[in-house]
Amino acid sequence: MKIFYSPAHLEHEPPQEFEQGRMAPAVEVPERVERVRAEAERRKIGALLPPRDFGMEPVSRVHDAGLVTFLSEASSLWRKRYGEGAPPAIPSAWPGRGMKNRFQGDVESRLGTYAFDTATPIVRGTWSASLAAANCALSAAEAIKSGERAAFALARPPGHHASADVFGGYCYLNNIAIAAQWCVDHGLKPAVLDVDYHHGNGTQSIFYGRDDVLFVSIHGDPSFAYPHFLGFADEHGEGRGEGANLNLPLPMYSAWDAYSWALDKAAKKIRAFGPDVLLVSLGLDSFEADPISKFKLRAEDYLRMGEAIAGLKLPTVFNFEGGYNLDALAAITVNVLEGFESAA
Ligand code: OKP
Ligand code: ZN
Repeated sequence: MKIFYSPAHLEHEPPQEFEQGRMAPAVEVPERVERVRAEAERRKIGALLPPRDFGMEPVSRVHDAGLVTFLSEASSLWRKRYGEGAPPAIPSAWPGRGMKNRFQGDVESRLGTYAFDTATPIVRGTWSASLAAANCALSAAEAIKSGERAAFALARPPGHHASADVFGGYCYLNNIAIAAQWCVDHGLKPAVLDVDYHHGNGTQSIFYGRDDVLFVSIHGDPSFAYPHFLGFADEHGEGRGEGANLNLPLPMYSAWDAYSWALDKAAKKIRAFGPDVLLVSLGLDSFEADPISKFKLRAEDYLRMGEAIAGLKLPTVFNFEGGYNLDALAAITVNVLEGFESAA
């Protein structure tokens, strides 16, 4: 399958994030994508191609103009205020209940307006990397539209936590939502399957009121897992979108037996929706030795995951999301792609 890759991600390298009450080394690092790239080349998954530049139009079909403008200028505003050598921009105050969110103001107030956590720092290269990641997802969708059976957007930062007007969870622009909207705008009916360990709250909220995009997610139950405030089993969609959202939260320490049961449920929902393209938010943090997650999938399970996805018999975009065990990440990512190809 075609693999879309841009070196722009290398310039998005926040050294730390604020979590568990302290500055901690970042886990969403450039080496993630570089390791997967090397392994995909070694196991001959497909040719590496640069993304096409789709411009701002497909981004603005999904995201609010205020968020987009802020992301594009946040780093320079931050450095103007705190100096060229300042650490990455991280919010320190939010418009809590009873306060006024004016959606404007200085860089501190706009950080609080548009960010929902402290895990998602903005550095000089964040904006261009985010745009390149969106272009990789769009290029993969375009490859499908041109008749490819599958394509892989190998990019970072990830996207599934970013909603129309809020960024967070290492995500700035929602790459898979931008690709799904592009599919709709080009006459295709997309289903999104999110297998990242964390619920894809951004993707869900973008399509929650709509019946033209299905969102299905398998993830750690938000009663204990990030993002904590969305991803519960009773979220089915609203209005026209009623029934076009399915959350399959799983308990702590879930292994392949529970996971494959959920995959089966997901597959039934997707089949019933009758999509003509499948977009997979491919997070690999369900792995047993992932440093920030609580599932127990083993390396060989990812071959089965790829086979199960291929069983849907749909043109498929794989969009890279989370996965933080640097020693295993490349092997398990390529296991999914190889499992898919072997069964496709
Ligand atoms: C992004 B993606 C856990 C802290 C979680 C943010 C996690 C973002 C995950 N102790 N911090 O879905 O992999
Ligand atoms: Zn994740």
